[in-house]
Amino acid sequence: MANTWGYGAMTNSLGDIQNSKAIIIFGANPAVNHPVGFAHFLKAKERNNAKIIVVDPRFTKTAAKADLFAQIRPGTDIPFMYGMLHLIFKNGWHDKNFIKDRVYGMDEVMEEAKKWTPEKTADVTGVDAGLIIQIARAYAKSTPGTLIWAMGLTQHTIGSSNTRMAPIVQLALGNMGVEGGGCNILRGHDNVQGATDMCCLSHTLPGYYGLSDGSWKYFASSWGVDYEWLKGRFKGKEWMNKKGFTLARWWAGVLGGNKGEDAIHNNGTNLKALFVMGNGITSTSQTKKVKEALDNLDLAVFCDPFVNEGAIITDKKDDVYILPAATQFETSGSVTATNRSAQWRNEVVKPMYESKADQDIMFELAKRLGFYEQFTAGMKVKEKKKDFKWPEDATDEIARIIKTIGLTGWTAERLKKHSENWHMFDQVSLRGYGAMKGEYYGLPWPCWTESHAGSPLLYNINRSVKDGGMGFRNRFGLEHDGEDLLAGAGSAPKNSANKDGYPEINRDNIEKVLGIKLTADEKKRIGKNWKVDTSNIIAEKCMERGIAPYGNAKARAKVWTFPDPIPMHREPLHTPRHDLTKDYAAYPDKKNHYRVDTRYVSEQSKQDWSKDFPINLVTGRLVNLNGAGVENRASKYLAALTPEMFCDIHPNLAGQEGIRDGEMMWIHSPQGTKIKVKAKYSYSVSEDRIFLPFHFAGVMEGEDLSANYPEGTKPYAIGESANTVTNYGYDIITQIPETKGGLCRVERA
Ligand SMILES: Nc1nc2c(c(=O)[nH]1)N[C@H]1C(S)=C(S)[C@@H](COP(=O)(O)OP(=O)(O)OC[C@H]3O[C@@H](n4cnc5c(=O)[nH]c(N)nc54)[C@H](O)[C@@H]3O)O[C@H]1N2
Ligand SMILES: Nc1nc2c(c(=O)[nH]1)N[C@H]1C(S)=C(S)[C@@H](COP(=O)(O)OP(=O)(O)OC[C@H]3O[C@@H](n4cnc5c(=O)[nH]c(N)nc54)[C@H](O)[C@@H]3O)O[C@H]1N2
Ligand SMILES: [Mo]
Repeated sequence: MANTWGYGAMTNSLGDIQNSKAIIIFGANPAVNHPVGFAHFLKAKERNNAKIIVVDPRFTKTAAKADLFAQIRPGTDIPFMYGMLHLIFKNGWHDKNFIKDRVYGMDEVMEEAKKWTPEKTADVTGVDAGLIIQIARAYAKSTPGTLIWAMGLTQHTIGSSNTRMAPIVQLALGNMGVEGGGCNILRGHDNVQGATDMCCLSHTLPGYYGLSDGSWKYFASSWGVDYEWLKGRFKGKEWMNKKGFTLARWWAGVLGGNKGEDAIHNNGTNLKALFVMGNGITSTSQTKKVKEALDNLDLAVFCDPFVNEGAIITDKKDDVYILPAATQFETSGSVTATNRSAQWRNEVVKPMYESKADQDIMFELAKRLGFYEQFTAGMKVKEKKKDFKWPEDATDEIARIIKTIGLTGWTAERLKKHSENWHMFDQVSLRGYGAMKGEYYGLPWPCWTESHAGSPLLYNINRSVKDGGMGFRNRFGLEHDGEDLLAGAGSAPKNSANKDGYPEINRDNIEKVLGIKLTADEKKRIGKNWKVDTSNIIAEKCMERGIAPYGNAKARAKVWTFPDPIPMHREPLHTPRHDLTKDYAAYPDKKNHYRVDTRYVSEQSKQDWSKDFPINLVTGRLVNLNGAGVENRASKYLAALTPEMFCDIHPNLAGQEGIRDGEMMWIHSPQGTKIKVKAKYSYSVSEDRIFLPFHFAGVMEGEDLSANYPEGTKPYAIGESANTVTNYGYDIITQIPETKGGLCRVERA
């Protein structure tokens, strides 16, 4: 990823958006989904007359606050951004020095951008050429500009290319590492940033440590558990380093290989049990497959404060367990915000009735499964204790082990102090004052040492490393194809002992790069490299010399290990512009993609899907409901705002089909599934697309499942799941479902 951390956190912060002179928003609707954070956007408008530019297939509530709005065709953001870059490079609006010193591979981007004239961009994206020119000029000329994105960019087969393209625009304009600039990815759930950092995912270990022998051994020794024991938990050693199934396609693991389903690669076995903790399940794309998978499990367990509607949509009668989980008000500990800041939370009430906090459910489970000792060992290592204190010792364990994103400074003690003194910080710069002077609110990672200030603004070389400054990370070697990957001369963070680019720091190069001599004792204690140096000697020495432990390199606009080294446009698998699939074909099909074969071009080229399914299908969110929606639909007052599932449809499209406002309509998908929902006339969508909120469940293909709710648990509002008709399609890198593209057909019910 061009964003060298690239895991999709904010490079800056919500408060820092107040410093922006332009704000361009791709596929996010913060007025609805981040309404508190959106106040900072409006402040930027008040303070700097910042231009707000919204690129979205729908005229959203955010678009209503915009100076410029482009109603883009779903899945065409890459052409749109190339169209902007075309004009930026042609007019010399790019930051030449920034690109020369701090970016690798921009020349190839420039070549590709040449092709995307305003006319060609207009044809592919559906946005008027004049408007593209207006937007490119307005954004490029008003620096610093911040680029915002969320699910409108990620939920596509080319989602990962989208998330590389956006930083490329920022790199071209020199908008990275500056106040009011950056890529500010609006994250989703409460603490989803923390969940990502801890890698509640199937392809890495916590802290983004890769699946490799070295990482496993590092964790084994840091946890104080035997590596051989860990190894023994797997069917064979080779399975330790294989990616697992994803949430998006766990159901394929159950159904895999049968009845024409995509084949799986799971050592000859299908998945037999499902344990759900904090996911709605009906939020997964292709709900009918999800239902079929649930029906075919041996065991399904749902730990949830509410009745998880996964348990409602299945016909499975036995071995379905609903465990009452406590809410986040009934437990305490650290959570991570969208800008990488930590916050400490305190329990408001004890878990009510028979419910248990998630960690206690896991501890009980670990006991029954016989690995409680190993599971909790890491919390006792630091002070060689007999027992641990939750959650402080868990937080300290994380601080001790996770170096990759610099969590060393996140001790429980410091995090508590920040949350207790949250009023002692400036909301724009995050700088502390009074007792909190010298630290940034929540110690945004990387927080390299136990006295580090935190890093509110990634890649900023105008600050010293001690004060949160840094260049881009050196992660992929020193050179590629003969080209230097380290940052150019003079582009090191302020007050650095080494003014140039430099590699990531390890035991062997530390003396040379930092210009120091280690003592014999330090040489004995120092870890092999900055990522596994639990002595923290590397980070401490680096701070003294103004060096970022992870190096000072160029950001990569070109990622040679990816299927598309620079982002390329590829049409969605099911596109209304079948004529474009010749020039912009989907990826080749991918075998063993997180253990399941995944179709791309074969699905796209199977037929011209748009003949039978001419309407684009866009799904997303409402302000009163969240995610799968069960929490909010269980509230009488929130449910009353949207008592029924509905579809936003343009009156002209509805009129063609004889669908009246407020009457029922069917929506059919290319998979042969359908849903029956209420039509809601709306001009927020154009005539060629509809919008569905995905927060409903409890009705499937017209069948009311009310009888399946245990007595007294049926939410105030139930309805069809949008995901019953979301199309097949998964990102080539992350496997996120293509729920913001795809096709459908509508008819009167
Ligand atoms: N009220 C409320 N707030 C929430 C949530 C909630 O469910 N309810 N969920 C939280 C979570 S988990 C998340 S991840 C965030 C998500 O926050 P957002 O990403 O803002 O949420 P969405 O509404 O799913 O999608 C954003 C926009 O993307 C647009 N879009 C669709 N396809 C495309 C495309 O191809 N290109 C472009 N440029 N735009 C496109 C949609 O029209 C939509 O307006 O919200 C969080 N906040
Ligand atoms: N069509 C379509 N589908 C989508 C999306 C889209 O835009 N369109 N967006 C996708 C995205 S970005 C996301 S994040 C997902 C969101 O989908 P989900 O992750 O399913 O969203 P939530 O409804 O927030 O689910 C959380 C579940 O956890 C429970 N819960 C709440 N607090 C706790 C707790 O403390 N402990 C436990 N154990 N459980 C708890 C809730 O009751 C709920 O059942 O949906 C995805 N699906
Ligand atoms: Mo999300």
